[in-house]
Amino acid sequence: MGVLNLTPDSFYDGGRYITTQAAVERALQMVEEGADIIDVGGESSRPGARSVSIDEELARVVPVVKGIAAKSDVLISVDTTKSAVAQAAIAHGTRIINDISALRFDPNMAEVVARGGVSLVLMHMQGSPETMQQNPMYTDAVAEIKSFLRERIRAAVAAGIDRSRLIVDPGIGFGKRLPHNLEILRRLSEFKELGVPILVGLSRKSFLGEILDLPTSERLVGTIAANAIAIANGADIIRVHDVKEGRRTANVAVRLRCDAAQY
Ligand code: 7PM
Repeated sequence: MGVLNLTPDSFYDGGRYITTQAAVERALQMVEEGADIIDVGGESSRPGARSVSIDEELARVVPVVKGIAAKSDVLISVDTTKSAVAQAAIAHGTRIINDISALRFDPNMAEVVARGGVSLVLMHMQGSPETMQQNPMYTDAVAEIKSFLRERIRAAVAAGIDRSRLIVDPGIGFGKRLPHNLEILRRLSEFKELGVPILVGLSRKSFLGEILDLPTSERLVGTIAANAIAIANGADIIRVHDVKEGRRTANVAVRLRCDAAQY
């Protein structure tokens, strides 16, 4: 899954694709580089980021979704917590809604996803984007995140969303400190118990910066190392800024998985 950030303040590639045309071109480039999914985001989930109005988010996201769908069959995902944005995006060819709130922020989101017949990423976050990195605490992070995701799967299915359309995500960096992020990645295979595909987003995130003492621009090697281990531990989808490297990482790591078919 390649990240296409349409927010002017994104922590890594903010403001680079400000025009619709440039954003669509970047999406097509990611397809060439091996992306199976393009995750279009018009709402910043950066800790403490200012929230974006529905109109502003629609104006950013819809033309780009339309442009990508007109030129490619790639799966389009939209990173949004707003049902109005999801609905418009679905109408223009979006097949996956990536809701970092796991259906908790907008009471209409579940129905929009159910009616649209699209897939849904349910991500764990402790707290809200504004407050999540203020002293996050867990007794057993993996157990707590798993039970949260189990409950959100139940809520999604109860709202009429097909179980086969669900994807779970432990939410690396969303209300977690370094030891929590490390434990989640080490014990990722335990999330297999939930019975749905696992997505992880760790591209250039601050836990890598903490380990390496390097800024976002210097975190690619750490991203590759961590993604390889996440895949070895059962990740099905990796969300990355650097698609060429992510694709090659996945091709090798999938073959090296303990449960990979043997040749
Ligand atoms: C600060 C924190 C800045 C996080 C930027 C980010 C994920 C996601 C994002 C993820 C899913 C970034 C993120 N991260 N959606 N959206 N999983 N499903 O690195 O880990 O772009 S935003």
